[in-house]
Amino acid sequence: MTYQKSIIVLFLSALVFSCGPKGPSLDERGLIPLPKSVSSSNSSFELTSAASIQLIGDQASLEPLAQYFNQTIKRATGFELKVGEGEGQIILELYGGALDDESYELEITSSQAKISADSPAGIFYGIQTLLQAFPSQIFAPMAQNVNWIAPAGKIQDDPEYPYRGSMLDVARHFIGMEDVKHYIDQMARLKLNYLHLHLTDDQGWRIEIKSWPKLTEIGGKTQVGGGEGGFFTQEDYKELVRYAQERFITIVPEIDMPGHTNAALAAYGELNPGINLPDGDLSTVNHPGEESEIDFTSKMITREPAELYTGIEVGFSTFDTDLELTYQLVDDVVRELSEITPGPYFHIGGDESHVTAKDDYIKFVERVQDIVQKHGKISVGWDEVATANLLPGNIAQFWAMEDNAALAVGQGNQILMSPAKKSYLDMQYDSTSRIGLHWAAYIELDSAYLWDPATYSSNIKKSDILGVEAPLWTETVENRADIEYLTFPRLAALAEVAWSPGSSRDWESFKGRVAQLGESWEVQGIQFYKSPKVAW
Ligand code: TNX
Repeated sequence: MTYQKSIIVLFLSALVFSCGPKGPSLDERGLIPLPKSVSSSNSSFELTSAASIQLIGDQASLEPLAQYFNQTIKRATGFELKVGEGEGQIILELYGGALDDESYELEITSSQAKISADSPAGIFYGIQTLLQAFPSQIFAPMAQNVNWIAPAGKIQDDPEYPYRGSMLDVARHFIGMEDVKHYIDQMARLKLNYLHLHLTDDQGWRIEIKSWPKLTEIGGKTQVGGGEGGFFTQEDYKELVRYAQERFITIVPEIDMPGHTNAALAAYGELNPGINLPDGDLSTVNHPGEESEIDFTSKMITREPAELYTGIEVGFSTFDTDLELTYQLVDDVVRELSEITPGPYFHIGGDESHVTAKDDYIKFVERVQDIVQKHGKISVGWDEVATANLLPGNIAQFWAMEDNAALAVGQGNQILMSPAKKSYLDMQYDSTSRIGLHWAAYIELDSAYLWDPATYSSNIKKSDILGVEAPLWTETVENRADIEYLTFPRLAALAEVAWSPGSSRDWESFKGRVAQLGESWEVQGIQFYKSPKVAW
């Protein structure tokens, strides 16, 4: 071959190669959380504006799912796919089995992509997987010049744990409606299904209670650092509930008590016991190993409003557990909030009540559990609540003390796994992270990924575990960029820990897949932490 001829051959073969089947196969796509089974076949499906969405099964349940798909792809693709019972290229088939069955099947061939499931939630998760199979630009907020090709293959999937959650602390710094909705959108992409809202703490009361208006009027008006704070009206809260529900996410409201209640004590001085140290030892206040700098003498005054607090120490406040008015407040709050919470759970906090005497604490938790039950909800509490007698079916959220988790298991109660050393999104990645705390650990992405809820503590067996939750405490988080920096990519790791079986999880594989998810965060303008462990 002459020199010129070989140049031409090279050029032509490059051309052919670039036009042939391209891109990764289905099992090489950045699917997170990793599905139970993925088999690839050697073709691909191209979505065009001529495609339509075919609904098989209960139309009323399927219609909103088709709209969700259309809404999600509209801005990047410019498509608005027709929806109906006629033949289509995207097929959603609902069998109508058990509602709590979250499994689904996704089959992509050269001519169609079909999702089938027993429940609408299953179809929703199938949609999330299908979206991830397309090029990452599908999530872009503006038109993209891309061929929307998804590799062919078959996926069968269902989650390891029924509760896959994240928590937003809207109390330390208030987080507004748009940012919470944005968070919900991102949770949905990762097939997370519970959003726990930490609505009250020492620094702020963030949910309107109509029978106790000063809780927000006074208790909501500042935040850590002294900024202006804020709160959700009940209408706002209902809107969040609805928005989350449309994405198959259940909201769990938390009213933290009897500790972490300074904002309430500032609003209603008649509730304030002053300080009530169990053994007079101030060094027990604050996170393990951290000294308190609070001047407790100013907090000894009873039945006077507490001062609003804008620092970040913990464990110095308590409700008066001997005062009937305390239980009146709790009853009103639980009643009002339960009425606008369709989900089954009500979180009663219960953590770090360092200045509540142990007996008082137990008496309080047991009474509050009864109140929650009376209003038709199941109590969840931080692991300390297991030092009390838990009602059957109540949940203990393990964050720090394995002994407490063991107490809950011993009583036959289930555990929600949020070990601070692995799942706390507010921990710094390393000592150079621009925000975050590190009292529990530094948590790099690999550390957030490399643990198994079922083997984390010898006291907690797999069958004791309801699920996994990743809390974002916001002492150092002021805005959306801060939320995104601490949450992503770690929330993706925790979503996989919650959804995919331990036996299938693999850090090397996750590293490759999360880099692709990074592209989708990039096109959405999400300012995630570029962990040096990943080739972004
Ligand atoms: C501990 S975790 C707390 C929170 C803090 C958090 C900061 C838990 C139940 N209590 O009050 O915000 O540490 O990491």
